[in-house]
Amino acid sequence: MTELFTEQLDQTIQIGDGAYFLRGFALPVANVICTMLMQHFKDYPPQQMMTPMGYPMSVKTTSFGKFGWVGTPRGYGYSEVDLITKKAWSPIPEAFLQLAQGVAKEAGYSDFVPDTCLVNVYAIGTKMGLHRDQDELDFSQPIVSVSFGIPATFLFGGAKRGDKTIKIPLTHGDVVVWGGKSRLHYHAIKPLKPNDHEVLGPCRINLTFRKAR
Ligand code: MD6
Ligand code: FE
Repeated sequence: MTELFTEQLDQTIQIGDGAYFLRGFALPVANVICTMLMQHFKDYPPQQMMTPMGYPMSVKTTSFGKFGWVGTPRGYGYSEVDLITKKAWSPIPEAFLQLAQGVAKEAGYSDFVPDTCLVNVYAIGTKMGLHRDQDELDFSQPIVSVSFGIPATFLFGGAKRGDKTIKIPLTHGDVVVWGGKSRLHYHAIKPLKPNDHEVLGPCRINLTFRKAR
């Protein structure tokens, strides 16, 4: 019985063509990473990016790496500096890189070299509308997505906006890897329900590692 349970925890579940859900994969390094995130938020405060329609996004965003993802009324893209502090982003910490590359390898993407780590901070009630990640240059590179804090429901759809979605519950330490034929599939995060996490409080943090350029 014990063995079966361990196997289930370690499972890599395929959720699409080239897309995998690795439950709890980041748990062993969660405390180290969350501590480093708290320091990063002091140096590069998460900010509400703008949609091309001119509305602020509900989540707050910051980045590590050579590039950081930004949203402005002129569109979405990558910037080498934080738009508020005007500072170059700090490099992706080694512990983060090791996690992202370990995950990618597990999913068969053995030469993943991310140059950006986007950090999204979700308060209760915030969400991420249905979208595709299409601001990067090389769609042969996957995206590694790591969740910390309170649970959220991830919706994973298809190549078209109207395709049906599946629901994946994401909790502290869960990882999704995303590439191959589903690299450009639509996805979303439903509004966060009230909750409280023992380390992060009433908050969810999502890291997405990407090769932007
Ligand atoms: C989130 N994630 O989990 C939002 N994008 O907060 C994403 O938008 C996402 O998890 C591309 C690949 C994986 C993701
Ligand atoms: Fe996305």
